[in-house]
Amino acid sequence: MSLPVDKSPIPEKPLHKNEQLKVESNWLRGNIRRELADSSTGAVSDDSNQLMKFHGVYQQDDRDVRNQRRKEGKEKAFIFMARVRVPGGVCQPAQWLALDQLADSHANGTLKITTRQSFQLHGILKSNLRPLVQQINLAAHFNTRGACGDINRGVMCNPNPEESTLHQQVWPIMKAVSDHLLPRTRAYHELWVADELVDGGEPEDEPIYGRSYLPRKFKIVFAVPPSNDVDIYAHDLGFIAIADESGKKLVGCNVTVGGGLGMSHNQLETFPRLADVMGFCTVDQVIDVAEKVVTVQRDYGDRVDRKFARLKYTIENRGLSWFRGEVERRLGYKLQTPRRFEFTHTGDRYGWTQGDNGNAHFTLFIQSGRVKDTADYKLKSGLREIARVHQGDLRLTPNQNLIIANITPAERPRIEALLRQYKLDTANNATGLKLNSMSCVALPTCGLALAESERYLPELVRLLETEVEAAGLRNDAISLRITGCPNGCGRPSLAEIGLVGRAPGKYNVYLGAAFNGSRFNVLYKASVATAELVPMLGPIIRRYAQERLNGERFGDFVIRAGYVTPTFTPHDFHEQRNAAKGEQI
Ligand code: SRM
Ligand code: SF4
Repeated sequence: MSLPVDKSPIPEKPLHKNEQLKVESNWLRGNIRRELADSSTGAVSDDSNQLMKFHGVYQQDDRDVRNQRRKEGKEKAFIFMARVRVPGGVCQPAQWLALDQLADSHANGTLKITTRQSFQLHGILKSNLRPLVQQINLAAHFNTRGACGDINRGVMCNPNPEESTLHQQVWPIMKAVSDHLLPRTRAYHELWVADELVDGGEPEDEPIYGRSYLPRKFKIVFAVPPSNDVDIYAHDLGFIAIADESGKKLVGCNVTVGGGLGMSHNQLETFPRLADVMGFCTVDQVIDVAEKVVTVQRDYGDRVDRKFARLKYTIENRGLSWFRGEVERRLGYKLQTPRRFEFTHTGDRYGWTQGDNGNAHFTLFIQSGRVKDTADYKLKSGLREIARVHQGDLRLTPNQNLIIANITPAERPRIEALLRQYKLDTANNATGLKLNSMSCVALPTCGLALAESERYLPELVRLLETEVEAAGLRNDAISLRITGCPNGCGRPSLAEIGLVGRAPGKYNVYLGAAFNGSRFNVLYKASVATAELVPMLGPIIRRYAQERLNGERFGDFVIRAGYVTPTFTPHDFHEQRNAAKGEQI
């Protein structure tokens, strides 16, 4: 079904100014080096800010003091954020220790585990920026290359490669795709790592991206059923691992395309879109398929209006069969019919699990992924001590949590003692609602936030937990996700209860996503004040406790009980928003 408004690029319209910026940037160098060295201001120009995103760095400002500084006639309190690329979320203890230290010495003292299995460091002053990124490379042996910008971002993967034979086969393929789609420009090394300019050598080229890179960000994930922890339907490109009859040998992947969550409150043509399953490919075709999907989007994505430049709009406008045909034409072979698969959940398995290889793993709930010490919970210190002794590795989950992975039987008592000593063993002792909650960062660092998110989540969860406990639902998993704006960084559209910031203290409330991430939620009430949220949700939670069918999930119940009617296509979504326009969506 086509959308009422066709946003295909119209050749006569000028390309977005970022397109020229990319082409003229000398492979993403621009004026970054000169501006970083300029100590007369704590900021960089808009152009440099755009280009720095390709190197994993964002310019921000402390929004808590923005108004006050404006009144005082001062410039914004500029700070930077660096996003560390962590393919599949796997981090060695030594890498953790290096980042932990860099967060203290060069940033705001916290580590943020993101919804896409990477780390962010916040509150970096300009003078600390280059030294920090350099040390992320040299001391932590990570990098920030392509972590943001119009390019393929960090690739996500179900983070338990050791837990089954299948996981072990998927991880290297994910890593190969991630490496294959990295930018090739030497600018990153030159700007952030080398002590001296690295000029000369072979002429540079970006064989996959070309000089103008992609029209917009691009996101890839690998899912291993039955877990849909990576939220595959939210991503531009996804691979669903398919095993042979034994369940042990990976034979290939179903390929999904065209997912994405960002939308704007007042731009009714924007919408979240669930990815389609496009076909099946064998293991040795995965990299080729990924590359060809990326190049089709490179050539056909909208380079005029960035609001419509994601792959989801290319596919929605041109149709899935056209897209598949174009990918197959470039591949030179056809994709096979998708194989059967089943997803059961998107959340993490908390606490201890036993791996196939005899090692154990401990999954720890970390609220909003923020690793910091508070007066009564020394999370950062505890994890530092664990990283000092741990022989295995650490894994970031797509739900902002952490797995202390591959703990040998011999080392387990030591890890258990440290978990106890730092009270980390109590973190998972929470309601199913809290354990399935997520938020994006929002204020004070995110320049796009319309409302609080990470800072509001603890209070909201505390109040909702009272309702949940009173209803006898302590151990029932209900997914709750909140974001400070409709860009969707905490993937709120895929939560059974999704709250999306509308204005300070006001949220649109969405209900009814599927627990396994295969159906979006639907707008239930627009612009609800924080004081009204719990009184509004409490009765629905209680009714769910009383009237649910055997095994019925909260998201399914709210649909059966008539609170919301699910939307299936972007067209439905568009119609629904049009109908509710009067309600100030
Ligand atoms: Fe995001 C922009 C944070 C996952 C959709 N996102 C931003 C920025 C960089 C704000 C900006 O552009 O100035 C936020 C920085 C806030 C801060 O202070 O740190 C930001 N996004 C995040 C993170 C850190 C949220 C978190 O709390 O974990 C996640 C980092 C992921 C990573 O490690 O790479 C994050 N962002 C997502 C996701 C979820 C996902 O990909 O699984 C989405 C929705 C999926 C999608 O892309 O459709 C998402 N972020 C956006 C968008 C909307 C894109 C769109 O197509 O409309 C923006 C705004 C933009 O790109 O213009 C955005
Ligand atoms: Fe910022 Fe909006 Fe993303 Fe939250 S959802 S981090 S407020 S852009």
